[in-house]
Amino acid sequence: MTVSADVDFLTYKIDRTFDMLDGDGDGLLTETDLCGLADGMAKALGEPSDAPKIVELRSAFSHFWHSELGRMSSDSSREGLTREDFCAGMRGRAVSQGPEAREEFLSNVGVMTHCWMDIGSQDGDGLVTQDEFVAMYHNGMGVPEGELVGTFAKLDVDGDGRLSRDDVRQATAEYYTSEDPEARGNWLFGPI
Ligand SMILES: [Ca+2]
Ligand SMILES: [Ca+2]
Repeated sequence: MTVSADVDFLTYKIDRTFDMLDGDGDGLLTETDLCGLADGMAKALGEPSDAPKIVELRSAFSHFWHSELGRMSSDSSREGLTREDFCAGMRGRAVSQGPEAREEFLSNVGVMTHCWMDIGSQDGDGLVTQDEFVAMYHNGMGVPEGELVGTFAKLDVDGDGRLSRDDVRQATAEYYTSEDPEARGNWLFGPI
């Protein structure tokens, strides 16, 4: 999908994350796809798949499935979400259902983000350097390496060379809820 007149910008951003999350690429997003991302990240970073940080990330993905995604299916007889279910459900939680739903949604996203940052921060200080960021997004998620340096600069709002939890929390909120094409958080998964 490209940004076009008949798709709003937020839906476009949500749509592109479907492909990152649907690990087996069969067009249905399941809990298995989601939790499989933790194993992919373990492999990318050379960690055993039962390392404590990986186990925590897997359980954060599972939490997000049960608290959010698992409820978004339009057909309970089918296992998993279609792309349309995912876009409508995520958009609903981020915008249409009001501020309370949005806060709850962002808090559930935050559980994942928190574990994600812990994985990225190899020395365990909770801050992610540019090298750590590139390793996560290139090796772990397949984002082209050349795109990630500019991406990092966008997300590092205070320019101190590290992504803090606040930097990432703000970027995540913007990515999943903002219609503003200029928001820095739009760069959360690389150039948009
Ligand atoms: Ca799938
Ligand atoms: Ca920073």
